[in-house]
Amino acid sequence: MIRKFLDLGMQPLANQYLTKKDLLKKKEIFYHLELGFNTKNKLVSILNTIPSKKMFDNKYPYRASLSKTMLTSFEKLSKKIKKIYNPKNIMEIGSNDGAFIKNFDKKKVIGVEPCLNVAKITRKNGYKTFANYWDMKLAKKIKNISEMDLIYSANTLSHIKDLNLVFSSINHVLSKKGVLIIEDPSLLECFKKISYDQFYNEHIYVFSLLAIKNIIKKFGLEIFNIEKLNIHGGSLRYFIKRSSNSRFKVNKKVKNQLNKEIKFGLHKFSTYLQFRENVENSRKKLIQILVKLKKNKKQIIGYGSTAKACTVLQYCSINDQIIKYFLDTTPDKAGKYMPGSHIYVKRYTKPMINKSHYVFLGAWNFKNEIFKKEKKFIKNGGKFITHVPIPKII
Ligand code: JHZ
Repeated sequence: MIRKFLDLGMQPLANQYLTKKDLLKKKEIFYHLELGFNTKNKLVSILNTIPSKKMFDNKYPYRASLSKTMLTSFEKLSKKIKKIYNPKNIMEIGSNDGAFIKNFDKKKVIGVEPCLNVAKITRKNGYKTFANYWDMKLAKKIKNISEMDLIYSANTLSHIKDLNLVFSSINHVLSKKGVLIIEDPSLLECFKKISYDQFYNEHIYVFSLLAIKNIIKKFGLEIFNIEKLNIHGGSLRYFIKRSSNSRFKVNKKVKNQLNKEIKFGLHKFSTYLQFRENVENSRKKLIQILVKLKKNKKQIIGYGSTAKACTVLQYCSINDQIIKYFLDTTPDKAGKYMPGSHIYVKRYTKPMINKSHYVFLGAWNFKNEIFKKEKKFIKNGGKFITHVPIPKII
């Protein structure tokens, strides 16, 4: 049974940036963002989903390579994969602009990326890339080339509605001794940090270990190790094998994480109602801070026009009267308007912020990277505003 626990209101599609022409057409799509908890398999999902084709098209703006944090994390993992698993071949589901696959020999790795504009980047760099959605048809096609010893997917499986199709297709192509590594934002971290902005149309699910364990069981798959990452506000990296594969022992970190999730209460509905209360308080506090700054005639701008920020802006009714514009490094976002709030996005070039600005951190998950980059601004007394874990000026 799926029990609804939070209503984040009417929301636009988080990566559908608008041109001036689009604004005039007034044809933006909105959907009702409500969250539910499946009491049986413990999976948390959004209740109204958008067809993949409407979200992941040939104008998809997100580029993983724009963050040093992501590049370093992928490089570190790649070294580990080569050292520990030494796979003959590798496939990445959701290869985006190649931030991960570029660490491997072109002959050994295959990318899967449905957004053609992004897939073209890795193809141009010489990597075999299927510009298709991940499904059984594609899995069969790839198996005809070869079974895969290592399958990796970061921040992608949570974007695909039919998880049975996801894992049965992986099951089809994964070699007998193969390893599947997936990583996505962690529900436990999301709840602890009250980062309700992890929910938007693309994030159909925010996974817990509890849920993943339940879902993969029926495919004869088992989690044998887990890593906690600081990426994207706190993610979990799951190392998965076939239950029949005895090469890897189940690490005690798996049990420890499971215990932590249960101790926090991710298995029971009352925890979800508490999260709702926390989110409502977070909204009130953020609005209070912004309104006070505006009353004092402060200029507020945004930093990092994220999909996550879309949820916050819409849920808290923040528009360009409050945040004048956003700065962002993504070429395909610059010169356009954010979905829903219609706040203008300027291409970031240094130095674009000065001490007269209060800067709302849309990309709070890259706080360390951004603070390092903006040392001078901070030294000169510049202030950031964040809503995670509690709304405050820092
Ligand atoms: P970032 C996207 O979410 C969408 P978003 C997607 N659904 C998903 O799951 C995650 O990514 C992985 C900018 N930036 O990564 C670049 C700066 O301007 O938090 C990006 O637009 N300066 C696939 O959008 C944004 O911030 C900087 O110094 O929530 C970061 O977006 C840095 C570090 C980033 O993902």
